Formats: sequence, C-alpha cells, structure tokens
Amino acid sequence: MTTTAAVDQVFLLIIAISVALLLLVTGLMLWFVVRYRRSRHPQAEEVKGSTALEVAWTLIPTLLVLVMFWYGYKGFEFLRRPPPGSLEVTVTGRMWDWGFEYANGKKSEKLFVPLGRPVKVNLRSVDVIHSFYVPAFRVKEDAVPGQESYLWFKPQSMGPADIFCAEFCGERHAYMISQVIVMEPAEFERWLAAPSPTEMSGTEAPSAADAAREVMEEWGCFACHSTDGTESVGPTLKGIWGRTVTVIAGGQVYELKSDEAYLRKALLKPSDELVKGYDDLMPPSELTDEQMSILLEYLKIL
Ligand code: HEC
Ligand SMILES: [Cu+2]
Repeated sequence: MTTTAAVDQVFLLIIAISVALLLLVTGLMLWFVVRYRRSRHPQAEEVKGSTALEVAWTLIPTLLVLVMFWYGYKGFEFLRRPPPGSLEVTVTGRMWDWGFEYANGKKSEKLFVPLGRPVKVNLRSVDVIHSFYVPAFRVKEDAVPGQESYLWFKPQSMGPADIFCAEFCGERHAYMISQVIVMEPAEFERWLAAPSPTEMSGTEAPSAADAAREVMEEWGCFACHSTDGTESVGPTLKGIWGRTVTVIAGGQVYELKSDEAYLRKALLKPSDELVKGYDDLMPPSELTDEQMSILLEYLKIL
C-alpha cells in the first residue's frame, strides 16, 4: 500500500460516515417539521424518556467514533513505519528553500527519487519551524530546529509532485517550493552516482564560478541574494568586493570597505555586523572551509 491510499481510505471512511449522519439528521428534521406542524398537531405533547432510544443514540455514535479512531490510528501507524529498504534522504529546511542530501553525499535542489521504491525523508531545520508537505503523497511533517523528524512515501507513477512549506516561516515562506522528481530506477542510479559539480576534480573541473554558484544553491543563498544587482531580502552580491558598506554593530553605525575578512565574518556571523537597512535574517552559514574559499573567490569577481 502507498501513503496516498492509506490516507485516502481513512478520509473516505470519515466522509462517508459524516455524509450518512448529515442525511439522517436532515431527513429526520424535515420529517418532524412536516409531521408535527401546527395545523396537524396543534397541541404540544410531553414525551417521556425511552431507554431503548437513549441506549441506541449513545452506543451507535460511540461505535462510529471508535471505528474512525481505529482506522485513523492504523493509518497513522502505517505512516510512521517506513518500510525496510527505503531510500534515505536528508532534507534541510531553511529560510527559504529545501536542500536534499543523499547517503553518498550527493546534494540537490529537488528531491530525485526512483519509481516504486519507498523513500524515507529525514527532516531537519537550521533556523525556524518549517513543514515539509507533499500533497500528492498525502504526507506532511514539521522540520523543527534541533530535532529530527521523518516521513516516508512511495512514488508509484512518473511525473513531478509539488513540495511546499506548510508552516508560515517568514517573508518568503510562499517561495519555499520544490518538487519530487520521479525517475526510472536505472536512470536514478546513474544520476545518484554522478558527482555534483562541486565534487568534480581533474580534467572535468567546472569553472570556479559554476562551483561557487553550486555552493550557493546548496546553501540557499539565492533565496535572499541576487547576483545581478536586484535587491531582495538581502543586499545584492553584485559588486560586493571592495564596496563601501554601512554596518551596524553593537549599537554603532560605521562604514567599512568590504574585504575578505569582512565577508568571512558576514558569512559566519551575519548578526555581528548588520548591513544598514536590512533585517537580521541571514542564518550563520555552515560552509566547509573548501566551500568558503570557493565562495570568497567568487564574491571577488562578481
Ligand atoms: C534568509 C535570507 C538569507 C540567506 C539564506 C542568506 N543571506 Fe546573506 N544576507 C541576508 C541579509 C538580510 C543580509 C543583510 C543583513 C546582514 O548583514 O546580516 C545579508 C548579508 C550578506 C552579506 C553582506 C552583504 C553586504 O552588502 O555587505 C553577504 C556577503 C552575504 N549575505 C552572503 C550570503 C551567502 C554567501 C549566503 C549563502 C551561504 C547567504 N548570504 C545566505 C539574508 C540572507
Ligand atoms: Cu518554511
């Protein structure tokens, strides 16, 4: 069974019970209105209790609620137990995009998965609470900073499925969109084995700029920064090297010339020196030393 079928079954069951009750209550109401209308039944009557009726309308709804609980619980259990042999992917939520990482270190911007194999998504967040939501697979789970959570699903057909963030997480929450891309298993294995551009070496080495942009995509920098001069949540990184920046630090406002030391600090401890006119929204980056030097080289030539 798939998560989609599991959720839909319970959903349909609850809808069916609800519709049956709605029809029953509405039907009885109309019947009473007609049958006991004033012209036909001018004298109001006092009705004394009926034990059989009271037992019935206590027992039947209790049973119905227990049935809903039972199937709901079974479905919940099913959703909490990823099948053995699931493909594990670590998903990181951050303001404001999703990052995907596979067991072999491969990283991507979208969730690539093979057809027919269950996928276990291990969720984490580096800043605030996000919620990983894939409507097509009927799964949704919060990504909470400092906590691991997970969900699983099994893609049964080709074609992309949308991923949303379902927990309001700030200014660009609505842009926190990605996709599940389902591939033929063989094609997926090839994709997974191919190194990301940043890991390439030797003759295939990509240009320094490509490597740097790859790093920036991996860490979600483009969610807040442009490299073409447009302002976004953060200042544009175009011409960042050597430009005069007005910063606020410890209540002091001063100007400085952007150099390597400044940029390093801006990346590692963004809250220490805030660029004037911007909010303290940038997460401290967890770049590796190698990524840091790739990035710094790139910022010099932007
Ligand atoms: C959540 C949005 C966000 C993300 C993600 C983000 N930044 Fe920022 N960044 C900002 C904001 C806002 C500022 C200005 C306030 C400050 O200095 O912290 C800023 C400032 C900067 C500055 C200083 C700019 C200047 O004009 O002096 C640099 C450099 C920078 N970011 C680089 C990066 C890089 C590289 C990444 C990815 C590793 C990144 N940022 C990720 C929001 C973000
Ligand atoms: Cu979010």
